[in-house]
Amino acid sequence: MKIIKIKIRKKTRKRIERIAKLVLIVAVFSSAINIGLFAYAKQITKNSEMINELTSSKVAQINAEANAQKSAQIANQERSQRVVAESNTQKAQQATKQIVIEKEAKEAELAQVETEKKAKEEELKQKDEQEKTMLADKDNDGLTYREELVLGTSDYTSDSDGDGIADSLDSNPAGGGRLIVQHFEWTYGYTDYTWDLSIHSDWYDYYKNKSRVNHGSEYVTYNDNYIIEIARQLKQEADLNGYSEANFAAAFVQGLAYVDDENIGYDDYPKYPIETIVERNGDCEDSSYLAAAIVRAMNIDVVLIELPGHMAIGVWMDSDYAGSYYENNNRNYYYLETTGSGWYLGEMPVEYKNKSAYIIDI
Ligand SMILES: [Ca+2]
Ligand SMILES: [Ca+2]
Ligand SMILES: [Ca+2]
Ligand SMILES: [Ca+2]
Repeated sequence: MKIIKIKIRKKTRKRIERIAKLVLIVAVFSSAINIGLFAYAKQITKNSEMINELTSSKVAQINAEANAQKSAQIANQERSQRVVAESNTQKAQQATKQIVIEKEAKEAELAQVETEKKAKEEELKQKDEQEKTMLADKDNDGLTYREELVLGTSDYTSDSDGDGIADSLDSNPAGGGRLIVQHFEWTYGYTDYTWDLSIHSDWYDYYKNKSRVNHGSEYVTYNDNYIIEIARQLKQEADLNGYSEANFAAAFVQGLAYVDDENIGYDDYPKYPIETIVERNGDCEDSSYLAAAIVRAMNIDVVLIELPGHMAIGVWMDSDYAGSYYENNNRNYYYLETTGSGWYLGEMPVEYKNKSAYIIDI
């Protein structure tokens, strides 16, 4: 390449230089502007970005806030729904509880009614049983439990005071009462006897209150404890002295006063032996019943001899015994008078001799 050397005049050159300078300045300036513009643009972009950023963050924030609000709202709604639901549940539970309480109360009431009914039934049953007990007569003595309560006796024994008289026939069934003391006098052979006997009034009352039957062996109460005791003592005394037991027993009875039935206002009113003892008198039947009872209680075979208008006893003796006797069941029963004094076995008042008699077995 060929260098071209151009000769430029000084003035021109100066002008060019000025222009160049101007161009340069313009260029510089322009470039500065460009730079500034660029920076500005950049700033604007940056600002725009910031704004965008700010805007989107704000939007995001607003959105977030809105979302949060919405969420809160939903949560609130849910909460209030939950509260309502809970309240409903509580109400339902309360209602169920109330129903259960009412049901239980009703059941309790019914149970109470049932219990009261049962108690009433039990009470009635007990009353019934008490009434049954009250009306019962366990010991078969003719007195109900209620009657025995009044008497003070037991419904488990027919003789509560153990005196040998049944509660229903005893004047003092629960014990007590009084003793009747009687004085007896009689003669046997050449000996005078006295004897004070005491007997419980209940026994006297018992026989006094007994219904009367026809004459007969029913009155010969040789099983009576009191008669047994009298017989025992008389037998003891007779044996001690070598007396005939039957004669000694008859002497004791003969010592009693003779009282005709008509004198005491009874016609043929038979007495039981205890009555005769306590009253210390009787007619021929009464003394015969007493004598027969005592002799029989001495384990001696004895009968009642019923004659026209009279009665005596017959005592079984060996057939070689002297005296008047009646044959009965192949045995000789010797006549023994029970009224008056001094009569012995086999001795018979003349007015009854050879009279037919009716023999009553004991
Ligand atoms: Ca009874
Ligand atoms: Ca009784
Ligand atoms: Ca009794
Ligand atoms: Ca009694």
